[in-house]
Amino acid sequence: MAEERTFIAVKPDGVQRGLVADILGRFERKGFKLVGLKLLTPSRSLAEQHYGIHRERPFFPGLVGFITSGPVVAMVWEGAGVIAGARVLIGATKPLEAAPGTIRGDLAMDIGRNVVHGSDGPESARFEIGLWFHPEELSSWEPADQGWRRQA
Ligand code: IDP
Ligand code: MG
Repeated sequence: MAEERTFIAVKPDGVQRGLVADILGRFERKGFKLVGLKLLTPSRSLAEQHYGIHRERPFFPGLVGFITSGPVVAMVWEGAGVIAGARVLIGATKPLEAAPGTIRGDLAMDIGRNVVHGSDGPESARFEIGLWFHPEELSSWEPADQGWRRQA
């Protein structure tokens, strides 16, 4: 399976509730590689582009208002299968239906406060990474123990 990158964000509710280290730590302990990380309060323009696919949905104004309401931790994670793998770690969109052990299953109750975002496929990953990060903000590096994370 080829190396790929995905965009993950701790949403404002996750930051406000002090869940950043827990959420970030799950990706780290899984073995995925952190290649980009920053904290920012998204502009309305950034939020509207990020959630552009949902523009016509009734929850869109509330979603944009929420995501711009405070700091977000924006991240890029790298690894073989990380796009789908991160979605497994995140769990179902509706936290009450998310499996225990997943981020949303363990840490959230409400679809509008589901603490984390993850790209849903290769195309959205590429788009979202480019939207949130400048190329020079991403680091290509090799963990010293890479051979113990993934068979060569
Ligand atoms: P995802 O975050 O699991 O990919 P999407 O369907 O892409 O889920 O929706 C994006 C975000 O929009 C969700 O994470 C959630 O915060 C919000 N959202 C989706 N559907 C609803 C809804 O019916 N009511 C309120 N918020 C919603
Ligand atoms: Mg989505």
